[in-house]
Amino acid sequence: MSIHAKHFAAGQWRKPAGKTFASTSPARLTETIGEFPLGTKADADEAVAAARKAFPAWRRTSRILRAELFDKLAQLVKRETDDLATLMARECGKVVTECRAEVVEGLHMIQYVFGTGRMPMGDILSSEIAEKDAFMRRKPWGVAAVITPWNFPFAVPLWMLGPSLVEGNTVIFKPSEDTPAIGQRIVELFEEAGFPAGVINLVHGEAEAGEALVRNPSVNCVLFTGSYEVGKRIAEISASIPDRIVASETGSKSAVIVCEDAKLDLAVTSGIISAFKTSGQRCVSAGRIIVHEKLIDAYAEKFVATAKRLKIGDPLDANNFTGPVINKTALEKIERYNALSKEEGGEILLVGQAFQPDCQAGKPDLRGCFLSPHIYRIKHGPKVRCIREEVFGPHLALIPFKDNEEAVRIYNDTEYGLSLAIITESYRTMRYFRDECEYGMGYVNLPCIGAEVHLPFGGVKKSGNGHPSAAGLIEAVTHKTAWTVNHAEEVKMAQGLTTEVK
Ligand code: UN1
Repeated sequence: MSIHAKHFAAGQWRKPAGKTFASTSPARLTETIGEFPLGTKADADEAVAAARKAFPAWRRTSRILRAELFDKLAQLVKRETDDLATLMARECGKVVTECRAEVVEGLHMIQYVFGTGRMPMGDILSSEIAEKDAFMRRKPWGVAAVITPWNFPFAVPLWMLGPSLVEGNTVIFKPSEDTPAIGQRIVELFEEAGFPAGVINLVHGEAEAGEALVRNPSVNCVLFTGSYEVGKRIAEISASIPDRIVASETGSKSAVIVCEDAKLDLAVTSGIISAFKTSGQRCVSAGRIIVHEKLIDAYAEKFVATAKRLKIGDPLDANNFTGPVINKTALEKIERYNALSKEEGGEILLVGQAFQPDCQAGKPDLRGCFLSPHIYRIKHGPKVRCIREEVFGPHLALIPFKDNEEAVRIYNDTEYGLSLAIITESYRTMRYFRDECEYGMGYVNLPCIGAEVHLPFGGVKKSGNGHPSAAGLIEAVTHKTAWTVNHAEEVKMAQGLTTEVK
């Protein structure tokens, strides 16, 4: 069944007369998931106006009642988990087990947000004056635009929608043009959970709709996950808009560091999951595994042998490790980087190849964007692009190092700083990397993917602008106010300031 989607503004589903776009399955390019309206500036502005209008009543609603709507939403997501996972697998090509885990991650955000409803949401502070009570109280900014990527089309929107809404902001959600169907389902579930009209609004579309949201001065927060280039553009446009906060999580060239004392099997499992889960299309996916020179031969042999065995195929088949890449443009970009790795002197250990899995080979209606892992060994060096630029695909460099100081230098020598895994048995080594590397999420004896919602999610350098997502987003979607009350019968001032009026 193909979906005929609409925008959602002020509690009404609207189908504008203009152009539409199709969402197709990356596993079967002829399978259309649905037709979606291509949002225009007018659609974006209408949604912003609806959110602005709904804001005063929503911020005045009890925080606990706002939170309780998330409890209702959690019940709906539990009811729909399997259907959401299947739709996601069809639309973005991630294997259905992974999609299920993502729906659970989104559910965890909803449950977290519900739980915060009855938690303290400010601080009580001291005053120099005994009769003064001083508080830090949070206030919502107002209207938030939530612009999200295709690779986590359920959890990442909820990381942003959850904290924004529970804090009293209203939102406009623009899902990725590669995953509009799952975006549409999210908003339908919010509506069914009883969120009032105008509190959550939906605009489908591409750059025109996104740009119009960012340019609208009535939007106070832009919450974005996607490429560095788009994040930079959002920041530039936003710089001239007063009252504008941008929280962006952008590119990465994340890495696993395999130390001299690493347990080999653990290190291989960590590397494989970091590099090839989701076909390397997580923002936190490893593009580099930096391995101690004494281990690298044994590591490379085992790593390549394991990568060769990975089951890549139909995302609806739970037995597969990973599915296709998102679209032809992505496939071609990854292939260009695969070729570049050779041109730049990499020793190719496994050639990444576009292919059709057995079930679809020879059937033109089942052709998809499947690509096998590409692995090469290369020395770290200046200006080597393939080990510095984000590829967003199953493209992996194995890089040797001599000592931990060199490993830190190699790790830090990209413009990004998102995610890092250290494989070691030594707490001193772990601590050294923890303190010297530049990252937002650090893991020890784990893959460098696999965040959980109650932790902040974000990065440094070109990976983010210091406003992490998930639980950490509360800092971006609220501003802190100081609230001071005097209980004395006369005015009393801090710092010994005299109150004599003369
Ligand atoms: C992303 O790739 O944009 O840490 C988000 C992880 C996931 C989230 C990734 N929980 O791998």
